[in-house]
Amino acid sequence: MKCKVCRGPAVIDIRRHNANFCADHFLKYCRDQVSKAIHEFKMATPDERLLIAVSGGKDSLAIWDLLGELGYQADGLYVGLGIGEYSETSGRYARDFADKRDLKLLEIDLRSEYGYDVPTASAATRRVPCSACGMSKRHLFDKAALDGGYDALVTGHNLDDEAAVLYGNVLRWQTDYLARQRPVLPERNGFPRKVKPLIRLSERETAAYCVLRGIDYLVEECPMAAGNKHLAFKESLNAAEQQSPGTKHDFYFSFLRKAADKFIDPEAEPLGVCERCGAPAGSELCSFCRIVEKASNHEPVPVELVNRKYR
Ligand code: Q46
Ligand code: ZN
Ligand code: ZN
Repeated sequence: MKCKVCRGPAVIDIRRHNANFCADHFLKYCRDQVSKAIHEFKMATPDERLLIAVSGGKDSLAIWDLLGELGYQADGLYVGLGIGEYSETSGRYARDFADKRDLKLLEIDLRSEYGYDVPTASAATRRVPCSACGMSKRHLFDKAALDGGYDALVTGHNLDDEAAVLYGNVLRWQTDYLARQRPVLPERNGFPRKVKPLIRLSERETAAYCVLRGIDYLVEECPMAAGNKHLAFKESLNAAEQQSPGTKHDFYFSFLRKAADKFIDPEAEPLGVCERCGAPAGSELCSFCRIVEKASNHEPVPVELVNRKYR
């Protein structure tokens, strides 16, 4: 197996591009793909300040590193979700990454700052854990980006993530979600600009990037992810990709090119404002304040109990 560029020994094959790369040219390929995504979708300019949603996993650490390599100024934000040992370990990876590179990592701890954690929120609201978790994270990341005066919030969603979410949304024709599934959501009342610069790289590629760059990341899956539909959608797309390399890329990018705009509803009413925190809200209180109200008065619930009882 030889590198497509220099003919030296290759370390990775990328079937959808029909290409093999040596370590140096693979790292360059990753930088080029991120740079292409940023320019193509006008995600950010080098003079802007970016905030990255950091989980301690491969994708968020890879994009933090890649943005630095490409000359962007990016701080990180880690949210302590209180998911037992998983959260403790993921926080350590995020902190170590930032310390070693002298980068700024902001931190928010759900339990000490808002009086609840994800397992308790799941039990108190009777939502599946990922729903309570996703809502909490979205609110806190948006708020931190706006309060900190950042130009955009960056998330580490990769091609596999976006294709799997698209697949799930299409299976149920969730047109309101399809309208928002774009790699850039412009800033609008109460929301920061949100960008996904990893959309041209697969999960396998961000993992390989971390290994080659010496980035230590949390490999274990979140213990609350079991049974998550997203994982099942990823598996079906992996099977299709195996048969026909490039399927995920074509599925996602053809959607962006040919269909995404058709789902935008020009008559959609803007959201109101949460009475308590001022965030955008569809009713008197935003979803986050509703979670806080229910979960912060609830007795703490351990991870294991949620996995047994509230799925
Ligand atoms: S952390 Fe939270 Fe994920 Fe765990 S509970 Fe689900 S959403 S799986 S990215
Ligand atoms: Zn090479
Ligand atoms: Zn609120």
